[in-house]
Amino acid sequence: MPTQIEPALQTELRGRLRTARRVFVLTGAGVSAESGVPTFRGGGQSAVWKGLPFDAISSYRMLQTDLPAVWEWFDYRREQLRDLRPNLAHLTLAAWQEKLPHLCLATQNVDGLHTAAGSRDVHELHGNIWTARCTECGARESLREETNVKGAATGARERPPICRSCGNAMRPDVVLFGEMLPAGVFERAAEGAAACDLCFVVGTSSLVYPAMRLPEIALEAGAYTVEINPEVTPFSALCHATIQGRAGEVLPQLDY
Ligand code: BV8
Ligand code: ZN
Repeated sequence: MPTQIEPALQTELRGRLRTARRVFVLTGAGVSAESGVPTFRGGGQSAVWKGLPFDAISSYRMLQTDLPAVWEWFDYRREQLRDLRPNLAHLTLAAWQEKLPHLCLATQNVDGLHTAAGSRDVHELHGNIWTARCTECGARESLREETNVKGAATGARERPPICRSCGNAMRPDVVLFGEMLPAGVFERAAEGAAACDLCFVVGTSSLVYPAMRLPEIALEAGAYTVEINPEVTPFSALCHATIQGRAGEVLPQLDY
């Protein structure tokens, strides 16, 4: 049953979007769910990979102890993503960026689907699964060319890929648990959160920091804050409005 927003709230939010000076949006895995991308915490600490919970395999500790296993995990995720496309949630946010005076979009996702939908200047807080980064010199290389559109490997490189600049091992260019975010990414997103008068938190279980500091900053700056999520989260009670529904159904209903 598609989500129907309560009419008074729909009118309120459309009005706020029409008059907003600066809008800030934080998204999580739920915004990509309707594209077919599995979320992480659907089943709590469910094992997502070879009996390991998500925050164990996507961790700095695992990178230190077993880089090939981390590559296997991200190769698997990239193959899952290979043919997936942005959904109406991504497309609506990209359209809002064209008609709003200012929209700052920060995402916890590494799937690249916001950019694929046409969003510009996306703050990818946790990096991007389609890029490899050298563990030594920091050189980055795209992984998109590694297989053709059918997903068939066209000479996928050795694992871990060897840096073409310095010959050292490369790693997925994503932020793992226990790692700092890339310098400047959080700070630039925080500027957007601190300056906004309307904030949306879409499709996140609201557990991961420092990403979740961003909507807290928006609230502290006095922004009217709305959560869109089928489930209640630890952040729900702090919001001015919560819409329990799927992002791909809710966001288009707020279009003004
Ligand atoms: C750091 C990239 C410091 C990799 C990711 C205790 C308390 C507080 C913090 C911590 C703590 N212990 C440890 C920490 C720090 C830790 C953290 O926050 N842990 C949490 C889990 C407790 N954070 C870190 O480690 C960060 N670094 O703190 O460094 C530091 C200081 C000094 C020296 C060194 C380090 C780094 C965090 C980044 C980790 N990397 N991703 C990868 O993708 O594999 S985080 C990962 O979780 C993803 O990015 C994911 O997006 C993110 C958050 O998850 P969600 O996006 O919320 O996804 P989830 O599945 O959980 O939820 C989906 C939601 O969608 C659900 O609510 C569901 O209801 C909803 N939904 C479903 N369908 C829909 C929908 N919503 C809308 N529409 C739908 N259709
Ligand atoms: Zn290098």
